[in-house]
Amino acid sequence: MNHKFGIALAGLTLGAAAFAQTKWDLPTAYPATNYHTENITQFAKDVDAATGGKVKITVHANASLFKAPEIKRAVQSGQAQAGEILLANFANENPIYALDGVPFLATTYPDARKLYDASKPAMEKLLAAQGIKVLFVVPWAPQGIYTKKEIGSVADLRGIKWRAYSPATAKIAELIGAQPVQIQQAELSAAMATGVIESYMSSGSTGYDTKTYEHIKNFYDTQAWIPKNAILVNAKAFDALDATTKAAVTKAAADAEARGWKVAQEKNEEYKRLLAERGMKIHKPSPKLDADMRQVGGIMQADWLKVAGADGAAIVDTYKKK
Ligand code: PCA
Repeated sequence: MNHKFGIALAGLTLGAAAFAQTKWDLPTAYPATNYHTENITQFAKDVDAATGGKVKITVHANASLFKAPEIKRAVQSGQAQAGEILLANFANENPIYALDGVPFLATTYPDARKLYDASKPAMEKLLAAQGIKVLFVVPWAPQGIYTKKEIGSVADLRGIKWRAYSPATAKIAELIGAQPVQIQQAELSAAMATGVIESYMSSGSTGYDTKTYEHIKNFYDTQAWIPKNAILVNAKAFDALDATTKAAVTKAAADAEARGWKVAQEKNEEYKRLLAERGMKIHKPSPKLDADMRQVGGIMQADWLKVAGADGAAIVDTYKKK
């Protein structure tokens, strides 16, 4: 080896050891302009700044790296070091993930927060057992019904093609006699354009992001539940960081969680306004529609308690006491 080159190489190696850089991929299933993704992008910037560039997180928006249902496994296996999931997508793995998808259990942001606090220890324990650490959790908006035709009760939804994004939203279809089709948000615009679906439940932000107003003109603001996204990191990847870096990431995550809850609330009304401006009729549900949906919620709450057993009941008790 050329002597000069050898010295240069040694210098490089030393430099690398003194400045070990960690690179994380962070796939998400939602568009870059959604507030969840913007919040995650800010988190990545904060982490970069707080660690002096030691931890570089690349956010892959819009299901470009992994599809929504694959992200949890990707983080668990280390294919992606971090990632964002919709907790309710994983209801079939464990009922804990389904809790925030139970209709009419927590319909306001303060209640959603209480429900999150009550379920957090069990949820974190469950994920830890799979080698996953929760960085932060951010809510969507209260879920309403998008539908092509105007409706006065759930009977008006019978037989229609209904997009589901989770086991719970498929269960609702079953209970109201609609035909569920599982479609994640990244494929929702195409599904509407090709007439695969005529109706679905979600938030104003998803209606806006997917340009639902181009295909569907009615939104019934049922405020039925508040689902949440969780931003996860592979525990081994996190544990490989030094203590100072860990603390910086944890601080940025706590900031992102606080910011995310605030922005979600602020944007809820704004999205409904944006939808109305683009021709969507925002309806207050009729008393009959509201009562029908609450009946559906009652059945699903009872079902959830049956599946979740004593541990689940304890979480709901904690939530209701707060
Ligand atoms: N939007 C996501 C999940 C919940 C929400 O508000 C969706 O519709 O896929």
